Parts: sequence; structure tokens; C-alpha cells
Amino acid sequence: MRTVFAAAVLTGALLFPALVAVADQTAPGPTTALQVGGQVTQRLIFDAAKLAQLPVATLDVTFFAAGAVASHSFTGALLWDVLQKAGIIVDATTKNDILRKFVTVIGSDGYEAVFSVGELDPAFGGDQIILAYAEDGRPLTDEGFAKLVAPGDKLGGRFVSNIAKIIVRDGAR
Ligand SMILES: Nc1nc2c(c(=O)[nH]1)N[C@H]1C(S)=C(S)[C@@H](COP(=O)(O)O)O[C@H]1N2
Ligand SMILES: [Mo]
Repeated sequence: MRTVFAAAVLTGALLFPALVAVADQTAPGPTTALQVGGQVTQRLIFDAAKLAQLPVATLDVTFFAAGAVASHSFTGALLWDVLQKAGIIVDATTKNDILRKFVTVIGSDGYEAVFSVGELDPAFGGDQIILAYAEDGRPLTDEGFAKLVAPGDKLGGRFVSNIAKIIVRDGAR
């Protein structure tokens, strides 16, 4: 029975490597891909190569992490651009429906931080929230392939590392 299961998993891994890569992201530890889901027109999987295809943003950021000041240059893709690729579903009959949406960024350890779509949308807040794949010119290591960077934040709490999932949600009515 175990052999049959192992064979099925192996076959699955050969046929659907991307799905297996994402399945791995549910375990704590460094990630190699993230999933974009929820209220989007197409669920997408981004790895480092796919993130690097988007326009590049580089930001110098200073924040407090665990009581100490940290200053780093981060390079990555805008969270907004990633969401545009997936396409946020909006209801055309609801006034400014985009302003009812929020994004939950989830680490492989289950750590979560929320951003409103209004703060990301260039037509509103336009905050340069990025999914960074390099820090001070070097790829990330123990923080997974991508880490969220919120340049305006004072504390590093929303700088979710080892990003596994990005889910678009909606305020309940
Ligand atoms: N996945 C994940 N990301 C996380 C955390 C966490 O526990 N898990 N802690 C946050 C907190 S509270 C801080 S202060 C920063 C610390 O960033 P650093 O590891 O670069 O110092 O990471 C943030 N990102
Ligand atoms: Mo923190």
C-alpha cells in the first residue's frame, strides 16, 4: 500500500511539479514559490524567475526588527503588479468595490499580515509594497525566495518572510 502511495506521489511530482512545489510551502521553512489566490480571475504560482519578469523596484528601507534598527536595500516586484497579473475580481455594480478588497500575505510558518488593496492601488495610496527577492544585492537565503517589504512601516512586523500564499479577500457585508 505504501509503495502504491509513493508511486502515486512520484507520478504526481513528475506530472505536476508546480503543484508539489506549492504543497511543500505549507511546511515552515524556506519557500521556492508562492500561490496567488482568492478573489482573482486566475490563480497563479510565482517563483523567483517569474517575479523577476515583472518591473523591478529597488527601495532603501529603515525599520526596527526585534528592537534594533535595520537598514537594507531591497529589490523585487510590486505586490500591486503581482495582483494585476492574477486580476482582482471586482463587482462593477458596487461603488469603488476595489476599496473593499484586502490581501492576506501568509508565510510558510502561518505568520500573516494584511494590506488593503486601496493602499496598494496607484490610483489611491500607491504604496510601493514589494515582494523582495534580493536584499543588499544578494538573493534571500533563510527568508525564502521572497519577502514582503513595506517601506513606510516603522516595525518589521509586516515584512512577511518565506511567503507561501497571497490571498485576495473582500469585506463581509
Ligand atoms: N514568516 C514570518 N515572517 C516574519 C515574522 C515571522 O514570525 N514569520 N516575524 C516578523 C517580525 S515580528 C519582524 S520584526 C521581522 C524581522 O525581520 P528580520 O528577520 O529581517 O529581522 O520579520 C517579520 N516577518
Ligand atoms: Mo517584530
